[in-house]
Amino acid sequence: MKIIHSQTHERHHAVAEFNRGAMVDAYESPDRAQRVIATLREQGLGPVLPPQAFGEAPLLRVHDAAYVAFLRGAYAEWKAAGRPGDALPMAWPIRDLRNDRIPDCLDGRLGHYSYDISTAITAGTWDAITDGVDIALTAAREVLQGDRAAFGLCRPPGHHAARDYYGGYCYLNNAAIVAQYLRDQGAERVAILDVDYHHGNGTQSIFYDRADVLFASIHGDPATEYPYFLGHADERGRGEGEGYNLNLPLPAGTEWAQWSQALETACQAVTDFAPQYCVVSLGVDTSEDDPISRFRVKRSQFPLIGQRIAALGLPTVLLMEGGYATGGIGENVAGVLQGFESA
Ligand code: SP5
Ligand code: ZN
Repeated sequence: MKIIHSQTHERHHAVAEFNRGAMVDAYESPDRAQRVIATLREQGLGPVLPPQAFGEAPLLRVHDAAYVAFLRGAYAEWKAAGRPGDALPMAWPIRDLRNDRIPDCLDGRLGHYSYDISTAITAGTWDAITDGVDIALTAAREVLQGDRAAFGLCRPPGHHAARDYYGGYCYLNNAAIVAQYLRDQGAERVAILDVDYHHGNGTQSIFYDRADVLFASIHGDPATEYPYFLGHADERGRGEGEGYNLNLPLPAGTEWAQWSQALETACQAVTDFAPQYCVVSLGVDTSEDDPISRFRVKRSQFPLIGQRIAALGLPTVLLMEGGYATGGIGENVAGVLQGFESA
């Protein structure tokens, strides 16, 4: 299958990440995508193609224009204020604090447009995230033009980003932008299957009121796992969207036997929805080796994920999300793609 990638992602490189009371090396590093592309090339997957330019219109179908403008300028504002390092927020408008007034000052706007402290805006973030959107849309275009599947090797990931806020290492929601693009190109129904370890709260939020995009996610139970505040099983959609959101939270420690049952449930929901396209938020942080996650999927089991997704029989756009065990990230992604191609 075609793999869409470029090196622009390397410009997004957080100096450090705040984790458990300390600044540590950022888990979401350029090394991740470098290792994935190296392994895909070694294994003869591909061809590897560069992204085409789609401009900002497709991303503005999903994201708020003022939010996008903020992302574009935030790092320059941070530097103009004489700050060291990367731009990080430090205060948030929870509960009865106001969301309807956007603060004038940078710290206020950083808090208004984010929900965690682990997601740094760096010098190259804007270049990387807009290139990532082009990568995702180029993969979608290949599938629209008749390919059975394509893989967008996006970095940073996207599924935690909502219409007007970032977090979880995500800024622009590549999977949501692709789903909306497929709709705008004429598809009536699009399914998003999210197999990243973490709940895709941003994707859920974007489509929560809609019946034309099904969101199905398998993830660590938010009672104990990031992002903590969304992803429970009782979130089934709202209004017209009721019944078109499926969360399958699983406890820390979950192994293949139980995880693959959830995959079966999610895939059955996709089939029942009868979409024209499937978008896969492909995180491999379900790996037993992942340093920040707690499922126990083994390297030999990733091809089975690809096989089951292929068995949906749908034109499929696979997009890179999380995965932080850099030693195995390439093999695990390659495994999913090989499994898909073999089915
Ligand atoms: C796309 C994606 O996978 N985002 C994940 C974001 C997780 N962010 C913070 C996780 C904090 C977990 N802390 C556990 C540290 C174990 N050493
Ligand atoms: Zn994740």
